[in-house]
Amino acid sequence: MRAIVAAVQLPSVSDAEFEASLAELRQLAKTLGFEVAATFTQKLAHINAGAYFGTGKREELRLLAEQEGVRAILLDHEISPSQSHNLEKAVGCEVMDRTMVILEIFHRHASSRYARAQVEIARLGYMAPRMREAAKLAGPKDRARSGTGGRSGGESHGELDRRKIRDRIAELQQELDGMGLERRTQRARRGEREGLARVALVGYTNAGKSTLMRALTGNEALVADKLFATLDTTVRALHPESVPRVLVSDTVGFIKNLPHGLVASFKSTLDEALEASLLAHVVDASDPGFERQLAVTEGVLDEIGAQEVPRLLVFNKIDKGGDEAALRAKYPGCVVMSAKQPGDVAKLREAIVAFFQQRLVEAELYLPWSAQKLRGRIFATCSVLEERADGGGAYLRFRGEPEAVKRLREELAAA
Ligand SMILES: Nc1nc2c(ncn2[C@@H]2O[C@H](COP(=O)(O)OP(=O)(O)OP(=O)(O)O)[C@@H](O)[C@H]2O)c(=O)[nH]1
Ligand SMILES: [Mg+2]
Repeated sequence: MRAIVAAVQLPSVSDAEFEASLAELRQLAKTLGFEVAATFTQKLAHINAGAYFGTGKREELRLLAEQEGVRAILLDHEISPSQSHNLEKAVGCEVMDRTMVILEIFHRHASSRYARAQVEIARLGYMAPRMREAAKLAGPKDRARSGTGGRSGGESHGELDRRKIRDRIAELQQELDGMGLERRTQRARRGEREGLARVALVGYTNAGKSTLMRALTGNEALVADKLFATLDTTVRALHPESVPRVLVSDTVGFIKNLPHGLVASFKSTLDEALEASLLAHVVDASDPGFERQLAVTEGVLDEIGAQEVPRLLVFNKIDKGGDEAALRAKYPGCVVMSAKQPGDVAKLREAIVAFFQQRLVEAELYLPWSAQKLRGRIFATCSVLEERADGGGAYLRFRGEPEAVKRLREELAAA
């Protein structure tokens, strides 16, 4: 399927920024399976309130679309339902805005029940006002038209009215709440067993998070040169194992103008990240726009309440490009690496383990023989310095995560 990528350049947007954003939209288009036939732009002081582009440009775009035989025009802004309706009429083919494109990718990539429900809530929230608008514009004769141009992945929402959408969102939300409870219990159990050293890989989409996840844990995480390949959070232990044992989670990628509905719906997925003691923020150092991507990611992390969590800045893909010396000078303490270099992956691993080791506290506990279950846990999650047995039990001197030590003490007192 062929498409045209199109955008208005506003005076506040520099040429470089504009180009980077268009390049990203082309990449998003490719991820959706479109072949990009052309890029079409107009400089305007304001976006046209009626139909996004100015009148003359709309006609130009219509001719270009006809000549290139494209099925869709992808716009690099979010536009209103009426702008979308008017522009579609003027250019004679389907118009998808940036939000719709991202929602569609999330929709296609969602594989778990959890991710699917989250994406559907975001999509319904996006579509509801558009369907109202379409029904209004279509008039009484044609109320059933969906207004989403049949692009909604098979199912027709056309016949759903506002109330039905609200009900459906509530139903999905309830389903999610139920699943959320299950996930929290699982997490709590896992945390208890593992001693709580957690690092989350976060960052812009396509930065290489899943590749690093795989390299660090020996896990077969899905790696793809696609945007938003990963939608679900996966958790694995560092492999080979370290002391303390460290759990790594891979998370959904961020992007500029992440639709608001998606930020909200992916908050719970990102809870994993919030519960981590360390965020490894992965940045594609070879991308000329990496600084903007870095800022976008930090912005979303703030938005979800993660500003307090310590960061390890990881500049990845240095084999492909980027200025290592400049990065080190500008971002002290960062890791500059290539996920394709096992030596570099080992260094990242060391930096992560060092972070957790430095947090360890030394503790001494006396375990009566009746509390031997705890002894196994101490050996599994802490680094034991000394063990002395007497008639009633054993003294253990060890180093462990502060949280883990606290829990051990509590459980011992309760035993
Ligand atoms: N040259 C080079 N390519 C890399 C490196 N790390 C990852 N890649 C490639 O970059 C692409 C994206 O990698 P992923 O690991 O899927 O990226 P991600 O951050 O998980 O992306 P999302 O899940 O979409 O957010 C893949 O084609 C990887 O092979 C690297 O250090 N060097
Ligand atoms: Mg990924």
